[in-house]
Amino acid sequence: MAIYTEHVSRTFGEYLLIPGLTTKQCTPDNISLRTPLTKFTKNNPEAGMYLNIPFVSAIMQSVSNDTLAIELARNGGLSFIFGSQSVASQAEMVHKVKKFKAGFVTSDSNLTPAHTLADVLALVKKTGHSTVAITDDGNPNGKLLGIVTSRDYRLSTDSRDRKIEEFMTPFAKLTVGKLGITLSEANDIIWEHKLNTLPIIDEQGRLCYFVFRKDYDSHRQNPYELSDKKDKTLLVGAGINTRDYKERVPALVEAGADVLCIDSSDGYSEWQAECLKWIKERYDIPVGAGNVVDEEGFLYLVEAGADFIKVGIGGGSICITREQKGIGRGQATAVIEIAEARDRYFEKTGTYIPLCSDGGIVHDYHMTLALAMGADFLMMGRYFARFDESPTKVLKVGNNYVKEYWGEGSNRAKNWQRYDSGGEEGLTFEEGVDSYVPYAGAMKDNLAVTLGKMKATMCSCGSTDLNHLRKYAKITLVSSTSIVEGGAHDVILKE
Ligand code: RVP
Repeated sequence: MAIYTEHVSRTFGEYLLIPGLTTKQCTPDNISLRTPLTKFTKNNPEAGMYLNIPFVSAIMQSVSNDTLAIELARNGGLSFIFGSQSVASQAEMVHKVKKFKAGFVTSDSNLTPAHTLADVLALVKKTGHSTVAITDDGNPNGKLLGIVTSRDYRLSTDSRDRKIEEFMTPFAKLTVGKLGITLSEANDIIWEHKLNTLPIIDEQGRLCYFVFRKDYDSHRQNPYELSDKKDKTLLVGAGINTRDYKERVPALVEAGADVLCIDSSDGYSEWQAECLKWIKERYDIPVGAGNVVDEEGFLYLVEAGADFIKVGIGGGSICITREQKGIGRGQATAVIEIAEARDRYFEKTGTYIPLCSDGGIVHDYHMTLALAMGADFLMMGRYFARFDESPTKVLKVGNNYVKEYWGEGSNRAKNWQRYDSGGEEGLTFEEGVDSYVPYAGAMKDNLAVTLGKMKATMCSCGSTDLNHLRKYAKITLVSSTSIVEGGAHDVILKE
């Protein structure tokens, strides 16, 4: 006879938190959202990696590219750059995050002295940026020969055929900064010389970055920034699969990835154990594994060497795995059961394995609930797909501004490795959909609201850190009628 689990499969919307004593210490300013990302031992908690906010972005084409990864790390979280792309392009995205320095911008508009004014105008139209670097080979890191801005040409009189070398501001007349100077030193030079743009060059005279005056004020403080203690680079993760890891992992490590995660819709497999073993024998890089939804799957991957475990099957907003294959579990139940198993494992072995609750977050309060239930951090796709920094364009559909968001198991993403059961290459059926999500603006503004709510909830629960919340939160199941009671009810809402 089959084995039946005791618990009903439940999801976050079926629970609420009951307030605890709010002490005078419980103010939003006092709350720490720091949380472990990778495993550590009782005797050496700092051996693990930590996040400054408990969020990571989903390993998905429509979510985690280098732009989103940079912004999320600057705000204290971490992205796992999507793996359903070529090894070279994924490694390049990782490299771009590692190379990022706030205020130092790699030039995206570059031409050679032999190009013409017409080329300048076409490029400015394409990029929307008026500063064009003139390098010997037209590459952003070529030898810097001059720059062109709108002050260098007169549209009413200049012929479009004029060669750039005739009207650019040549290198000899430029004020430049040397690679290695800090942002504040660069800004001092900008102020002293009344510049709009400061090119930063290396010892061979190659262009490395621009620092722009206009960016100076917009560099808002990022107190939560997640960076490497030694070299100050932003931290970044990358998704891998159990098929091509022997080529992919070396390239990602070489590009500077700080952490990896095996990305699979069902991770309780010998493929994952083999992949973990292969990496652990060769590299000193933390690797997360999953997804699993019960204690058995959790223990299997932990014994195989995983540094964190990702929990969740079928709860993602674009995921139809439960409908298609009939596998999965309510996200709350999966997190609760595995968190108990994780705590028992810690008690028994002294090793703490962080849990990532992946998918199924709809409302902001679900995040605090998932953390209270025992998750150490949350992976989210839909949440991040709505922001300016995600890889897709803003579209207008009817009267609404939206962004596209598609599942890795959809025909659009064609990420068959994530749904691989060891057979033929390719998707035999879809496990995800292609959709729109409401456009929500800048990540930073949205995070401010979400984290503000999370801190307010923690104050109500009497917790100033996530460890306390995981230990002492009081959680209740709610009936369907009490869910109705929780929204505005029995009133006529004004438009
Ligand atoms: P959500 O945040 O609810 O949008 O869920 C995102 C998660 O959904 C991902 O991290 C991944 O685990 C899962 N996913 C991604 N693609 C698909 C699919 O096509 N079925 N599912």
